[in-house]
Amino acid sequence: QAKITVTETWLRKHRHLYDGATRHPFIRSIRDGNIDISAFKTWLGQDYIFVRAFVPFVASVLTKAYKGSDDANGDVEVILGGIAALHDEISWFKKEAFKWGVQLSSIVPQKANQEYCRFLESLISPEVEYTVAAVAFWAIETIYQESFAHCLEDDSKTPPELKETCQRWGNESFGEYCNSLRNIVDRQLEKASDDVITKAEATLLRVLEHEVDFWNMSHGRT
Ligand code: HMH
Repeated sequence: QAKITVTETWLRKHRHLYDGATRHPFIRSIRDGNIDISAFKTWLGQDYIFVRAFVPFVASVLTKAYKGSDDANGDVEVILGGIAALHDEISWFKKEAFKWGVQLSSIVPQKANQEYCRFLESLISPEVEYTVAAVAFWAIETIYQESFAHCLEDDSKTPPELKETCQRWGNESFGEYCNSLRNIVDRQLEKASDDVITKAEATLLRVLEHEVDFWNMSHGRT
């Protein structure tokens, strides 16, 4: 029988907050087909700004993986794959924004987005351990994966024009990538000190809160 991993323990313990991030009213409204398109456009523009700030954060995780682990497990390559996917994602945002008539150059980051980006910047610091940063990275990617996969389930009524967006994060290979990140994180946590484990769990909670605030912002509920 497989051992219960640290991430498993955390997800059970924080199930309520986790579901709040992955089953948010914004996601439910996509899934139910009653999404307000102006909310979707807000999300699109704000997420483009977020993703631009996410790139240097992920690059810092890659640096920490290179320096901090012996990397017999290929962490660097998994993270590099993530960066490559982000390159593609930025092009997709530009294309999608054009399609919806969203002017990316004139988007002003809203408060929740600014705070989330500032949080990412704080994690870039070399003082933040690889394990802690990797937990944030895993959580950020996984919340989007689970949220958008939910909109693609058989009984969902996701509008056809939003399916491609949901596919972007909800597809199976993105799911496998998230699993690889989870394995990296669990392997790191297995050998981490109590202090680092405590910090990493707190970081997970902060990510969950930021994600909820981000959806709230898109939904116009702030
Ligand atoms: C706010 N969280 C947010 N935006 C994203 N694009 C992701 C996670 C996943 O990359």
